[in-house]
Parts: sequence; structure tokens; C-alpha cells
Amino acid sequence: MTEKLVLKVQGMDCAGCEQRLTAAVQRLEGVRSAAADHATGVLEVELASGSDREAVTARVSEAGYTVTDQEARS
Ligand SMILES: [Cu+2]
Repeated sequence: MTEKLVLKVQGMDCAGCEQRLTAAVQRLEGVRSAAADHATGVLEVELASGSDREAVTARVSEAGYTVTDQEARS
């Protein structure tokens, strides 16, 4: 089972940011896939159910971006 986390992220300016953010999040345990779009400022993450969502938002901050909103969808 997986769940989807949709984050609004501030600070992505280009395709390089998308790649950097995606790579940083994909290394986390439980993350199945991640997709970032700098135009919309959205990061979509597919997680194994029960994974640590806060680890995702923490990793986004560590990568230098700011999470302004988040929503979990099953
Ligand atoms: Cu950039």
C-alpha cells in the first residue's frame, strides 16, 4: 500500500532544482517515487503506507527549500 504526499514548496527556480529536490527525497526510506515541478512549486511523493512524512518535509528543508503547505492523499 502506498500513500501520496503533495507538498507546496517555495524556492524552486529551474529544472536543476527539480532534480536536486527529487534526488534528495528519493533517497529516503519508504519513498517509492518523487516528482517536482518548479513552475507550480509542487512536489509529489509516493510513500509506502506508514512512512515518516515528517522525514520528507525535513529533507526538503535540508535541501534548501521551504514547505509552505502539505496534504496527504490515499
Ligand atoms: Cu534551480
